[in-house]
Amino acid sequence: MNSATGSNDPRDYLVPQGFEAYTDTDHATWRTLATRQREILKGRIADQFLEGLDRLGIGETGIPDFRVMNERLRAATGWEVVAVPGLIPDLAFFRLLADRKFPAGFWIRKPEQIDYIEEPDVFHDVFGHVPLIMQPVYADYLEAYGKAGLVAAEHGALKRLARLYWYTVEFGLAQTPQGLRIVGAGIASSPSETVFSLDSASPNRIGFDLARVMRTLYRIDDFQETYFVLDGIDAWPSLDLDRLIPLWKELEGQEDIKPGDLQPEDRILTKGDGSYHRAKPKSAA
Ligand code: HBI
Ligand code: FE
Repeated sequence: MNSATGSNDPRDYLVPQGFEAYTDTDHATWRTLATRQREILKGRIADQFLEGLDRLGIGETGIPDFRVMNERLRAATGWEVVAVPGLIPDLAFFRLLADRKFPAGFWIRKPEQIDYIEEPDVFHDVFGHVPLIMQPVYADYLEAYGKAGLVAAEHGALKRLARLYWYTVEFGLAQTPQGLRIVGAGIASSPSETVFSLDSASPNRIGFDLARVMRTLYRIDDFQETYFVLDGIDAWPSLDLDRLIPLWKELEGQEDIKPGDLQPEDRILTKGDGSYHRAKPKSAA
């Protein structure tokens, strides 16, 4: 069974990590990526992310063995990382998150792909996503996200949830006592977007608002035109369904918002000048 046959049962996608099959080149690729990223993230990434890397022993030695990493992860928040071949159908994905299982690609990019890959590999998924799952508040948010996704499927709200994931789990920023910090995995695993998301004058940076995010389109092929900022490192949105379901209903009558557009009620931290994206050919929003 596989996504071609449309299975939504996560068990149809789980594979062994194949830790013993990694080559020296694979581990060297991980070391290159992890060493470089830890350097660039200094002063830009939330402290809790670095704490998670250290507590999980995700370092510069090589690709982590999920069996070893999961012992620490389970002990901290009851989560575990499970290996999958790549992106899996939404419902299978939501079911795993609802069960405190994070699906991570088992393969790592080739040396010649060091700077950009289409699909998430083990570096994006484990280095980018897993450290924050050591934080109980975030661990609860991710489980609630999975449960909300399963219900969203019944309310025609899958794209709302995809946007929420994109603008928080993947590309979220947060206010912290030390200043604006990265919390999103898509940023945390990308050297260039780590710098762009905080330093560039091009993107908007707007205070997080659940309804606003669920109306906002996003780019999958380039830096974000707008970043949403959580009010604090623990300020992940509460996703109780008796609030979400009426909200989805309300949003049905409202226009989608283009990635770079501002709204009158936005809490604007930075109004971007859009210079980066203006200089690039238009792509699907
Ligand atoms: N599958 N393995 C994997 N990893 C993801 O991050 C992922 C996925 N399937 C769907 C998906 N993300 C997004 O569409 C979520 O918004 C559901
Ligand atoms: Fe991701």
